[in-house]
Amino acid sequence: MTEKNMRDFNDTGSLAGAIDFHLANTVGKTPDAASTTDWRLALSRAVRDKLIDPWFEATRRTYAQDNKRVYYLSMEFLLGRILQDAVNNLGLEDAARSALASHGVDFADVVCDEPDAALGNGGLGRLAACFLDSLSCLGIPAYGYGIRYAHGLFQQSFEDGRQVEMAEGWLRQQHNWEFERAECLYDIGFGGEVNETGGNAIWTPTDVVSAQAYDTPVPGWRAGWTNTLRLWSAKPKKIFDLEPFNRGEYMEAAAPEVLAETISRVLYPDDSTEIGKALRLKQEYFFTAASLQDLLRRFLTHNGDLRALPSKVAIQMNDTHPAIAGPELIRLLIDTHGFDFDDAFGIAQGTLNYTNHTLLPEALEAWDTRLMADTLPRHMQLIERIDARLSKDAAAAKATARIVEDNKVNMGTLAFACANRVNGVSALHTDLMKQTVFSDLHQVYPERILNQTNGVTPRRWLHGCNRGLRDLLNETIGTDWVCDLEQLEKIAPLADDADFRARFMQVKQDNKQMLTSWVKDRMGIEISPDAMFDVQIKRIHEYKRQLMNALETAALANAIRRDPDADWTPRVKIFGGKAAPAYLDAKNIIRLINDIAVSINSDPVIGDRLKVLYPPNYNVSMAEILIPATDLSEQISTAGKEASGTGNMKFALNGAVTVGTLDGANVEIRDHVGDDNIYIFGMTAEEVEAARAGYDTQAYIDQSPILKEVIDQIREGVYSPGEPTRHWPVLEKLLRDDYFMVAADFDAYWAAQRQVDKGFADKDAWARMAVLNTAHSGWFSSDRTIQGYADAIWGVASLAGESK
Ligand code: D6G
Repeated sequence: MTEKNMRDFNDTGSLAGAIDFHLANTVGKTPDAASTTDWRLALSRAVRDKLIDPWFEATRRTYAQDNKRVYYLSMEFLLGRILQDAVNNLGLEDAARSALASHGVDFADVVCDEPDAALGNGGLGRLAACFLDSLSCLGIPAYGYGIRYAHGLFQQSFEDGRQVEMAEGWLRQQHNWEFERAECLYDIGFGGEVNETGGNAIWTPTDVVSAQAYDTPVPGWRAGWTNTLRLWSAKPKKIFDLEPFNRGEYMEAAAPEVLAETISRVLYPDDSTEIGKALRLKQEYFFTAASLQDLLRRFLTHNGDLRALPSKVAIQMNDTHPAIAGPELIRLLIDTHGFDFDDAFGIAQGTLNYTNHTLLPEALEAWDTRLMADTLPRHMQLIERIDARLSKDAAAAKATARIVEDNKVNMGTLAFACANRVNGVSALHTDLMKQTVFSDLHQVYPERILNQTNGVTPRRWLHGCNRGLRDLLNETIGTDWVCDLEQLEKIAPLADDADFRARFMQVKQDNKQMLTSWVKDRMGIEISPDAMFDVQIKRIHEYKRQLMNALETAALANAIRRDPDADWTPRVKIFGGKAAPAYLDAKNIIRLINDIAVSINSDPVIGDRLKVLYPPNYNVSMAEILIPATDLSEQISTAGKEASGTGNMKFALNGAVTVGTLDGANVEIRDHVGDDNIYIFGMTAEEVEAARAGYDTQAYIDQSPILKEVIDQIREGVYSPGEPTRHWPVLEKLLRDDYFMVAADFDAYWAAQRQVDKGFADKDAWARMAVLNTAHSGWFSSDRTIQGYADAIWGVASLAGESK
C-alpha cells in the first residue's frame, strides 16, 4: 500500500466526504431524506473505493511476477456481512463512526442493516470465507471461484415450534460490493452427444448457457493485499424469444431466460445429507467449467505451453462439489488443446487438489451413471478412462478402488484419482480417511493424503466481533496478534494475574449483558447475565447430537424441580441452527427443543436456574453476537463423525470453555488448551465403532434413570400436552436406530455437565480456564492453515512483501 493510501485510510475527513459524495451521486439522496439503508449504501461505496488502488496493485503485481496462483473452487462462500469486515480490515471504524455520527446516524445500526451474504450452509462455506480472508492477509495471489446464487440459504422461522423456511433474497437490495463483468462470459454446455471424427471426440451439447462473472475484492489486513472472489451467474445465451412474445405467449417467450437462470438461482440447502438432483450436478459443472475456462484463459495470456500449468496454477477443490474439474480439465486439454489422454491427465493431476470434508456415507456424492452420461456425455467417457487408469494402479497395489461402481460415479474417488494432494481437515479426520473411506486409495497412492487442520480468521472472529477482548489484547500485548495469532500465548502467564483475569471476565460479562438485551429485544425473554451461557450453534444434524443436549436440558429441569433449593449453577442454554428442509428427523428435533424450552421457561419453580433459548434464523451475524458472550461451548458430536468443526475454534478463541467429545478438531483443541481447561467426555472414535455390534438403545436407557425419566416424559407428552404423540417420531427413531449413540454417551455427558456446573461456580478457576483458552487458541488461525496449504499442497509464496 502506498503512503498516500495509508493517509487516506486514516483521514476521517476524506471518508466523510466520500460518504456524502456517494449518498448524493450513487444513492441519489440528501442527508435529511436518507434511510439507514441509504447510509449503508453510501458508506459501502465509500469504503469500496478505498479497496480499488490496492486491488489493482495486487493484480498488477501478480501479473508482473507471474508466480504460481491459487484457485479455490467452492460451491459455497458463507461470507456474512461484508461492510463491518471491510471497515475493520481497512482500519476505518473510527472514521466511519464519526462521519456517520456527524449526521446523527449510528454506525452499528448501519452495519446491522446489511443482509448476510449467505451463500453457504455451514462450516464448509464459512471455512471458504475464512480462507479467502487469510489468502489476502498472507498476500498469496488467489481467486475464489463460486456461484452467485440469487437466493442464499433459506430464512428460518418457527411456527408453533416447527421450522418454517422462506426464500432468502439478499440481491433484492443493491449489492454494491461487486463489479459486474459483462464481458467475462463463457459458454457452458449440457447434454447432447459425442461424435468421433478422425480420432477426435466432438461434443455437441443440446443446451448452452452463459456463465457471467461478478467480482468482489477481498481485502487483507489494512489492504496490504487484495484478492478477488469471482462468482458466476447463469444467463441465457439467447435473451428472449421475440416470436412467441409477438404472438402474446409471454411465458414461452421468457422460458429460455428462466431455464438458464435457474442454474444459479438457489443454494441447495443440504448439509451433510444426501442429495442427487440433476440441477445440483448442473450447478457443479456450471461453476467448475466457467472457472477452468477463465483460469486457462488467464494462464495463456502469459504462457504458451500448457505443460507448465502445474508450475503456475494450483486448484483446490473444496469437497467433491467441483470434482468434475478433473474430467473437465482433461477434456479441455484433449479436445481443445490437442493433448493425448496421458499427458492431459498428468497436467490435470499436477494442478488439482482435493479437500475431503466428511466421511459420512450419506454425504459422499455419487451420481447415477445415467444422469452423468445424459448431462455430460463427454465427461462420462473420460471418467471411464480415468477409472480404467485407476484400476490398473489399484491392481498393482493389490487394491480394489473404482470410480464407477453399481451404476454410480463416486465423486470422492474421482476427486482423489485426479488430485496431486488430498487433505483431511483435522488430524483425527485425516487418520480416519486413511483407515476407512479412502483406505484402498491410500494403499494405491500412499503419499497423497495429508492433513491441514481447519482454522478461522481472527479478523472477523475476534477483532471484528469482540471489541472488548480486542481492546484488552491490544492494550496488553500490542496489535501484532491480528495477523500472528500465536502471539496470544503472551497472555497465558496472565491467567495467574488476578487483575488481568478480572478485566478478561469483565469483557465477557459486558458481552453477556449485550446478548441479554438482544434476547430481550428479539425474543421478549428475560435472562440473567450472571448465569452460565451454554451455547450449541451449528446445523441441526443427528450426528451433532443437539438431541443429547435437549435431553440433558430436560433432565436438568427435572432435577431442579425435584430440589429447587439446592445449590444450582444457573444456566442459559442457547440453541441455534437450521435443518435441511427435507431432513425430517432433524426438524423433529428442532420442534422438541422448542417445546422443551416452552415447558422450562414457563415454570416458576425453575425460574432463573435454567432458561432455554432457540433464536430463529441462526446465521453468521448471529454467531458474531453469541460467540463472544458464551461461557460454555457445546461440541458433542459422536466421535469420528465431525470432520473438524470450526465453531469450536471460534468459541475457544473468545474465551469459552468447551464441553466436548474427542471428535474432529476438539482433539487438537484439547492438545493446545490442555486437559485441565476443557471438559472431555464420552466414547472415542474407536469405542464408537466397537460399540456398534449388538448396540441396544433400550439397554442404555434402562441403565440410566435420568435419561429414562425424560424419555418417558416425551412418550407421555409432557412437552406437548395438547398433542401427546407429537414427539413420538423422535423416540421411535432413537429406539430403532440410535446410530449416533445418544443413549450410550448420555450418562457421560450428564456427568461432564455436572463437573461444568462445579467449575463455573468457582469463578476464579473458571476465569483462569477462559483466559487460557484464548491464550492457547493461536494455532487455530486460518492463517496457519493457509500457510500449511501454501507450503505442503500448492507450493506458492506470498507476494505481499515483494518489491514492485
Ligand atoms: C479482478 C481484479 C481486477 C482485474 C480483473 C480481471 O476483477 O483488477 O482487472 O479481475 O483480471 P483477469 O481475470 O483478466 O486476470
